[in-house]
Amino acid sequence: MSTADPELTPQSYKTDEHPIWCPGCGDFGVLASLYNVLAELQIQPRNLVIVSGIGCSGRTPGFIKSYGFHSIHGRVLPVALGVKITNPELCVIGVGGDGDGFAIGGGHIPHAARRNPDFVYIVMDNSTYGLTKGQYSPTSPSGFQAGSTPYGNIERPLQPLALLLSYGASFIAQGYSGKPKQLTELIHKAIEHRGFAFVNVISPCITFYNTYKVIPPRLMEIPPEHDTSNRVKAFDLALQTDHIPLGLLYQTSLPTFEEGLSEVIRKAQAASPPRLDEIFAEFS
Ligand SMILES: Cc1ncc(C[n+]2csc(CCOP(=O)(O)OP(=O)(O)O)c2C)c(N)n1
Ligand code: SF4
Ligand SMILES: [Mg+2]
Repeated sequence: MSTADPELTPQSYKTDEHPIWCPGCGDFGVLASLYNVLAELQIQPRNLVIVSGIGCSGRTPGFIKSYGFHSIHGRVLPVALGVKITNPELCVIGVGGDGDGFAIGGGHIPHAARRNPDFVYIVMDNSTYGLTKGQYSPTSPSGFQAGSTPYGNIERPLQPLALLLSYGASFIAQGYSGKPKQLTELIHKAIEHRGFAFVNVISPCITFYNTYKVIPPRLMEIPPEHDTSNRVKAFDLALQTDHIPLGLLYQTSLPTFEEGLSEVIRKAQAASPPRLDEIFAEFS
């Protein structure tokens, strides 16, 4: 923040675009938490990039005063990585749905996790494809009945937290859109974390899969004595099926992708690359 920059409040980040989400959609809670965190950290809109995929959740960049990239389905992570390595000074936040992130975009998660770029990835997990009217998604429970699974979902849901832990992500947390205070704290920590920070948010779709009654009894606060540096203990929480753990599961410090990349660039610039005619001479 320069001395000329005005103090920002959560209101400052609102755009003229009004969210067209259904009244009661969990994504409102995620958006409110984002406004709060951005104001807490006084992140200037000119230094902020929100990257999204396609889905109801994918509309988020339109509602936050910042640079925004409403990309294509499943491609939040490569776009966010490209933005971050082009200008590592920017605060980059990727947002998308469970379908966007874990189905069509699922192949990008292991590579983002192991590369550890310094950005945040928030999945608004409603266990359905909201935008396309409620088909089953990779996090829908077995037996889930919808237009695309009229006789019940025959698949088992994947477990996002366990997935990210096994891929080696350096920050893994889970929040609930109905608990915006806690969610604000988690996203705040995620932005401050140096490296790839994954926040899964249980964010009900009131229209196509209304879980507002069934989710709250299953929520379980991660106890304060949980050692967030212990990956094995984090797996115990991540593999819970009856309960939904809320809070910070795991955090570790690892070199970031940008740090490695700038080292490679430094080495490449210092080396004298072979001339083209020398390379051709090898094959003649
Ligand atoms: C390549 C491609 N395939 C399929 C679609 C259709 N489509 C749009 S959004 C979506 C799923 C949205 O579900 P999710 O990512 O969970 O987001 P939500 O709407 O629930 O927030 C699908 C299949 C698309 N836009 N592009
Ligand atoms: S369809 Fe579902 S996810 Fe989409 S805006 Fe409505 S409640 Fe939210
Ligand atoms: Mg969804």
